[in-house]
Amino acid sequence: MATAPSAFKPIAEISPDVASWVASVAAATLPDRIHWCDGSPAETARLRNELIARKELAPLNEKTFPDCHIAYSHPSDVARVEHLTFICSKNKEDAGPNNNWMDPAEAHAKMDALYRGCMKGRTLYVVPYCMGPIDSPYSRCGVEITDSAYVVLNMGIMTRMGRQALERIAAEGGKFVRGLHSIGELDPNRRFIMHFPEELSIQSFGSGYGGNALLGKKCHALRIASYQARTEGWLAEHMLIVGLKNPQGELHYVACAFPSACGKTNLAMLIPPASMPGWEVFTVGDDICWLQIGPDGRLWAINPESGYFGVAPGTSPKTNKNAFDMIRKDTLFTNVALTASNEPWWEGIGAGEPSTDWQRRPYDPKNGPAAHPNARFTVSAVHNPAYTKEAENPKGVPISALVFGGRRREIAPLVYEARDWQHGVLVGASVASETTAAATGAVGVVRRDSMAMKPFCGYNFGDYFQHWLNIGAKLKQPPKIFHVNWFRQGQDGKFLWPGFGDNLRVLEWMLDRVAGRAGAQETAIGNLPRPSDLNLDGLDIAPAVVEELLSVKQDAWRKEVADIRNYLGEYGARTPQAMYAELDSVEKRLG
Ligand code: OXD
Ligand code: MN
Repeated sequence: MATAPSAFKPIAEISPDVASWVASVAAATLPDRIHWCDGSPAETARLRNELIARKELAPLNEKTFPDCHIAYSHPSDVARVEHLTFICSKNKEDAGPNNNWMDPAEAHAKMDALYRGCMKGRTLYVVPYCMGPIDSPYSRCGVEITDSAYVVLNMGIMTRMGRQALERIAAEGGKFVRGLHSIGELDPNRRFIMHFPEELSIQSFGSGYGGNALLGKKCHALRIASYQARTEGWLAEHMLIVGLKNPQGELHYVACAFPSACGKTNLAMLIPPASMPGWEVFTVGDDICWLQIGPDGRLWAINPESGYFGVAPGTSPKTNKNAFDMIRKDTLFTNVALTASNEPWWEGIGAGEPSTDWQRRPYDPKNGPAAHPNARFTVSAVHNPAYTKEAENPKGVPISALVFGGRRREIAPLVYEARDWQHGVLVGASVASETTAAATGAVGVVRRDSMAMKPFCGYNFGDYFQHWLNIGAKLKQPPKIFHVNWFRQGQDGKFLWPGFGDNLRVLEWMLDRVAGRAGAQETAIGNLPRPSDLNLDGLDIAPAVVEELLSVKQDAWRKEVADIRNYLGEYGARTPQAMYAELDSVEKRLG
């Protein structure tokens, strides 16, 4: 899509629609200054220096971590706040039981009161951004107004931010998602993340944490985009996108939906084990995927983001060497610990030791982990050794397989294949996972998390399942759908599957299924590989463990089916009958 070059126009004049919205927000919030972000390196340097002068940012060891910085958030503001996140559709039923709902008029009144005068003494930053390649017809634009320079720095990494995005907005006639953000006083009692899908707008107050404050990410690219995608006939999903080339040179892209902090970044950057020579892995995205039906009737995917906002703890040369290498330069760390030589440190890094913790205290194990369990890195995708230029392809990449998964100690086997698209939608809707530190609240509690979208779908899940069925009906060549569980544990609480690079063995089976080459056994829940169907060459794993990983326990699954039935019932008449029909047939096969 061509955008009109307005290189000589002052940036504030490129889009009159944006300018008039900025003026009305400024009249309410009363900032001292307004800064229009152009996305230039000079602007980044200036903002960094301002934050450093205010002691809100600090450079790390120049020699070993050049251009890297550390930021700390308020200790009460370290994760997404699902209980304070609302979908404000006109009709409560349209938000569904999967969301907190607030009447839009009530939400606007509440937010207007919070925003009144909230930027006095502060700078109002105007952050125009494009989600997706700047020239892709599948991309969508937004503008975030924020009073946080830290947010601007993050948005500059995570999105195509600045002048070009504003030019696209102007060329598109001023259609953009309006996101208004203020950190307020960081008071958890005055914190709300409101979404108005019907108005294509977002209002966030009182938090500086990424998932609550970088409005292009969860708020726009998932909650608002999922709603917009339904009205326009596409899908906005919580999925990584990865390209896999086998030793014969066949390249396939797969998109995988796992809940937060369940290894999407690791899988997207997987390094093949030494015993699988000749494989190559390319990362297109690690968190969000927009899927469109292409002219050929296949699903095509773009990653709307241009960077990674990844969980630092657990990242090491062993678990994710690509990520570890990627974050050694030009990276913004949040809430990690520091070593005595001013290098970042976190639990699971595998070397060094912490000197100060994420609250800037001298490290003392009595205070808990040195890095916050949800400590993050923000880094541009181009620094990933597995980066592919396909991430910039305006057409996206064609998807051969969709994979759902969760973190489950028991029940779900290592992998199974859905019989067809409709069964796959049931499999995705039934995803369950143990909660993690990515959101505030109890960790380790199993909850249903349909398509890993529980915190992110901007409308009623019943309608969402129907939308998935509708998309399937339009696809001439639908991808195969699979379910995986890397987290199955034995009686002793140890993981049964090695995970990480060895997950490629499971992906290899999937791609061979796509190509019609690999065997499987039919079971009540779907098609599973027999141990002999998996490439286990060079893997030290006992045959009994493989049997256990590939077992379907009838009794446990009967209970699971009953639980899924109850869950689907929560969406009442909005749950498509086709989902019950699929569940009935699983139940029948279980006997
Ligand atoms: C994330 C999340 O930050 O899912 O990606 O919480
Ligand atoms: Mn995520």
